[in-house]
Amino acid sequence: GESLVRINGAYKYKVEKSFLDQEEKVTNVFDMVNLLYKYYDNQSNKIEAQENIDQNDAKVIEIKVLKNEMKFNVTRFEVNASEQVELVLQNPDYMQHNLVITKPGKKDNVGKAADKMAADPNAATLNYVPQMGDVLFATPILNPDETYSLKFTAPSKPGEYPYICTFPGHWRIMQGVMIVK
Ligand SMILES: [Cu+2]
Repeated sequence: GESLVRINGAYKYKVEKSFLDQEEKVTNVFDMVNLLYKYYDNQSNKIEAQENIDQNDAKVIEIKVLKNEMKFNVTRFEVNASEQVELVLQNPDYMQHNLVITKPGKKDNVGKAADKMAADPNAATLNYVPQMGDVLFATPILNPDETYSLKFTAPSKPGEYPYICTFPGHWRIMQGVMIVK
């Protein structure tokens, strides 16, 4: 899968060496993922967003991916219109995930476009985020144990702004709503 491709050389080598040393047999992709996960355990990366927004004024929203459930632990949060927001997404799962906030009523449009990206050779480069105006804000794809801080200014128009993971196939159950008041 995609997660295997993005592992850096050293860890991949360690895993392969471990196979040889222990003569472990990998019978399916989940064995491989579990083995890789062991090596990911001590790895944690924090990537900062590029926007320069005064952090003292930002409303911080912390969202985690639920392990093995393909869901966010927060499915609804509120912000004020035009407020500075820092959304901190943590991925303790063994799969890759992102978080994409859409315009009101556009969740299905963006989700269906995301599913089509499964066949797009540039999808990983685009972080599986469909390039369309219905997307307002998006984190990159997070590998296991990565955290990303997404800073943005909340929309000025009150309403319900859906958010989804746009990794192909995830959005139908991996979603929530940002309420702008
Ligand atoms: Cu996902």
